[in-house]
Amino acid sequence: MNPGTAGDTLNGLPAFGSRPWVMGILNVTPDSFSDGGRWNSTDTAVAHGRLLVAEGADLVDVGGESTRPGAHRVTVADELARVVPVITALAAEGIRCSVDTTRAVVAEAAVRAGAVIINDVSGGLADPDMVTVAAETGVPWILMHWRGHSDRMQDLARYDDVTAEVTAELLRQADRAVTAGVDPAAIVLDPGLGFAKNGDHNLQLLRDLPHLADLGFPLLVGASRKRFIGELLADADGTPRPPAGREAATAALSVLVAQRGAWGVRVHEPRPSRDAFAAWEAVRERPAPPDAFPSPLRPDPSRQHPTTGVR
Ligand code: PMM
Repeated sequence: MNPGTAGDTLNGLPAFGSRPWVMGILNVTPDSFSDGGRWNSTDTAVAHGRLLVAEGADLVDVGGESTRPGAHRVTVADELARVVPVITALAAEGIRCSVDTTRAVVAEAAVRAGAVIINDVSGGLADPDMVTVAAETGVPWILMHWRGHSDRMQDLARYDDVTAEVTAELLRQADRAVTAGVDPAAIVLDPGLGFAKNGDHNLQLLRDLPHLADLGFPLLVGASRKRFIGELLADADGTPRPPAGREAATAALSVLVAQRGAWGVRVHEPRPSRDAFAAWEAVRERPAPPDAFPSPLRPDPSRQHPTTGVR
């Protein structure tokens, strides 16, 4: 189940392998943009969690609150009732789970139920107690770039230089965490595609991903089926492609971010990304015969990624 032999570890989880970790998305919500309402009961959610693993997920990211643009918050009680039974059941079957929450009490209950990663789309900014839970539980903590809750985040999508600003804000979030006692080795960063970002911002962050991957923390990327992909694949009349038709482009982006040093991808359908990684790995690992390529196409060892070894 591990994505390769790891040199470094992320609090016990392999930090870098021959391919990125594949995190399968399990939204136990009525209203997420792609899978909202589909796994809305504990039984359907657990069954889908098993399916995600059967289709190649290394871990299952269980969330009980939609973060789609414009979404309103759920109560703590509802969020707990959605995620805890699902994590308890999946963890009992040996399935590695993360919890997708911005709330400290939910994160703490989820870790107690068996979650091994906290995935906080606010990177600790939404709930001042999250940093304490992260420090005390010691589990890896995904800090995503975030500027505000979903009901107003699109108003916050203003940047002069999106990569520089996201980098500075992410490092500030990581700094706050470390100052409060979180082990730096437990921190994963995420540029937060689609969160206070328009399509151009997302594309620029993907272009500049090697810069983010070089910050010294593992990097998770969540591009799966997001609106900017729908916009790229729009009809002639400009109508964005619906989420279910965005899978091939999602898998292509999985490989692209792998090449650019990502530690993990967060996807709705693991199989296409796993298949794309298999093809990428097969080609990448076959040594090129000397002088087989005309010189501009010959792999340049000096361009090898410093931490992942990925070209
Ligand atoms: N995107 C969504 C939810 N959680 N977590 C991380 N770390 N990164 C993301 O990009 C991310 C996330 C929104 O997508 P969804 O509604 O399909 O879950």
